[in-house]
Amino acid sequence: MPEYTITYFDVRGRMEHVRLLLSDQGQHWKEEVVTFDSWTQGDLKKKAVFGQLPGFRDGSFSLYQSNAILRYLSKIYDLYGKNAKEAALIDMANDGVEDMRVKYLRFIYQNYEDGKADYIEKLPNDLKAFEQLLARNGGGKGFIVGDQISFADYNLLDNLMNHQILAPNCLHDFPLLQAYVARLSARPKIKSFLESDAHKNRRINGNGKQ
Ligand code: GDS
Repeated sequence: MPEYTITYFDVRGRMEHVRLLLSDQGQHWKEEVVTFDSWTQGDLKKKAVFGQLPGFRDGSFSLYQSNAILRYLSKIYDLYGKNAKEAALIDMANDGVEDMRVKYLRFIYQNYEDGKADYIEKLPNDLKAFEQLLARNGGGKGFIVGDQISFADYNLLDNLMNHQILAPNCLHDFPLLQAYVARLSARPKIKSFLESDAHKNRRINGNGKQ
């Protein structure tokens, strides 16, 4: 049995895609929750490779950078496509989600009140690319790449669900994305994770904005 540990603040933040992946793959993990006080007063920041969290351990193997953690687990659970071309397309989709996440975090942490209307207005520009990617993959009825789930799907699902909380109607003009969120979140293990208190009680972002 692998012994996985997530070390992070008490947020969904940059680790919810990993939690979705582990849940869907039937894995268990331990949460090592870091409080703001222990982060600012202790030596955890010094120990973190880039001075930031999340961190992840698989037994004695330790890793930082959320997308590296996602890719590590994808290699273990065969979530990185069937060949080099699929792997590259999965990387491309995941990098697209990462670009959106960076924009989202900048808005959430630095410009929430003043920037909200503008952020929501520009959102379709980013969502359109994912709707088109899905459409090009067999008509959009399955996954973002190929015919099996990949780590980019967990990341995209998390990203879309966060945006539905920010702007509940944001997927109305994107029927494939809307159906994709419904389809993936109905996968039995994802559904029970999403319904769990652990998930529901965890804030999306550290400053409480969403
Ligand atoms: N590339 C890394 C990864 O993917 O793992 C990014 C990791 C990261 O940003 N970690 C944050 C952290 O450790 C928590 S995620 N912060 C404490 C510190 O730096 O000492 N990050 C930019 C990004 O993710 O691209 C952010 O915007 C984070 N925001 C998101 S939370 C401040 C505030 O409330 O404004 N106290 C914290 C802001 C902050 O760290």
